[in-house]
Amino acid sequence: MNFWENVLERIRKGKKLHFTLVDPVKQGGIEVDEIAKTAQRAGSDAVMVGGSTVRDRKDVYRTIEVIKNSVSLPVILFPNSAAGISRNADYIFFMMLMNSRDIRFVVQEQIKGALLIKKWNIKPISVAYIIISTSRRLTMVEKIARVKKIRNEDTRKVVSCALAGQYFGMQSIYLEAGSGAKRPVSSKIISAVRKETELPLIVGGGIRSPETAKEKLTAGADIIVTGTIGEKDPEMLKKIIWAVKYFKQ
Ligand code: 1GP
Repeated sequence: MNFWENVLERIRKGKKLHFTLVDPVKQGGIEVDEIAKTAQRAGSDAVMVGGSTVRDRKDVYRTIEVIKNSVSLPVILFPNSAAGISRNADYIFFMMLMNSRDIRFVVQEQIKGALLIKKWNIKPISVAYIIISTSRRLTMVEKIARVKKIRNEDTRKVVSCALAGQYFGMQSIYLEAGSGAKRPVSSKIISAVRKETELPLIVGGGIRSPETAKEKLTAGADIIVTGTIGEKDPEMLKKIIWAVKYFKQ
């Protein structure tokens, strides 16, 4: 059973998972190897590598190299474009940005990267990626990806995007508030998507406490992603991971 099959099996059994996001471009804060070690020790299930401002795959390569030298967790690419694809990753979230106005993020960058993914034998996991604008201040991903705004109250729009992703045959749905978002995706949206779709549900952006993580899991998230908190506060990262690992409905 490979990593993703194992993820699916655990979700089927009602287990919840945590993925740790590392941005290869962000400077400052805790070093990547320390974040990865803390994540692995606490029980996080994978490291995702990517960020909205990645331009050079060498940065991604180096970051993954550091991670691979520090921990044994699987590495999943979380690319902003074909430039985010690096040969030393295990998996790639092969994402369609469901609410972008820019065809690059809907399908063109994916076409650009497809042959590399094949050549480097990186295993794709397709994702219906939905960016939700949770506060007035735009997140980096909203600025760059030219999103068609969906607000944190627009439950129907999100469910519609998620269902479209399911009908396209995607393997998962990702509800994203954007890295460093002031507020995470609303629990109302999460429960609505949970109710109307069957795919594994990934939720990330603005999750900075175990309480928030638990609230999102109770609403129906299967996988919690955190990025920023790991760069700033390893103790809090640990607590969030434990909250996910020992979560009981
Ligand atoms: C992953 O972009 C998020 O979905 C990460 O967000 O950096 O706010 O944890 P944070």
